[in-house]
Amino acid sequence: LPIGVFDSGVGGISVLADLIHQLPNEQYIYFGDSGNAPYGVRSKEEVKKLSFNVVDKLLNFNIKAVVVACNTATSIVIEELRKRLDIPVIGMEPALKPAIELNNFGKIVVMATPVTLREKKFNDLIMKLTDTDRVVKMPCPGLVEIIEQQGDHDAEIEAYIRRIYASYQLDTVGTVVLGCTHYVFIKDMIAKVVGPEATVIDGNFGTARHVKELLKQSEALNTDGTYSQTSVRIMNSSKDASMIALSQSLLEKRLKD
Ligand code: DGN
Repeated sequence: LPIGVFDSGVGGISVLADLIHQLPNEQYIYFGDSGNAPYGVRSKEEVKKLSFNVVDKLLNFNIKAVVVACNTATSIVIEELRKRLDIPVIGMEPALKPAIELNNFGKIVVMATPVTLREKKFNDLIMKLTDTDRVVKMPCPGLVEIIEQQGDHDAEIEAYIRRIYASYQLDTVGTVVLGCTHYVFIKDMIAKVVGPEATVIDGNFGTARHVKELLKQSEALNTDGTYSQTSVRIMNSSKDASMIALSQSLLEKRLKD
């Protein structure tokens, strides 16, 4: 049976790449809801409705697990999804714990969508793990939209990151947490802007490892080599058919890294 993966757009493709790295003998169905992106600036009710719609589509494929490869959707729907479904449901979480364990100097900057940073789930996580003034919340509205565009937007993205960092006037950034799966694609650019002293981390590896553990526990991991090659099916709600091509090329790029 396949594993269902979804995001509000192409961001979750970065998670899919990590899943394929760690679980190559699986079938994947990816759904990018680019037709309704971005989720990150919508109301709670809207994100809920959209996420449930996507999950319903994935359930038609008889999936054995669902990966919510979107921090925004996770922070709003994960609990309810777990209650509703009887398959493992795995979500994203800004990698604050690994960031604290790195024990770097200075501030921990968490870049994510406004919804993720505002939601209770993330604020509870900060309270649980550290003192609030160590963590700088950096919502980046509009950044997902630039990443979702076709073509080369490197200059525009770099300008966005420079502008937002300048506006915070931080002089001691030790760690940057990428709390949005889209930002993983621009990790190198973020690292360049914040400088070589800072470590930039994301939660993708940890999420993929968690999926592996859960499937192992439920004995749903495909270990018998039935599929010698990973099978991936990518779907997207956008009217623009090129979103599939963009997703595929982003996936290939990540798999080569
Ligand atoms: N990729 C999503 C996330 O990880 O939060 C954000 C996409 C969006 O809709 N803003």
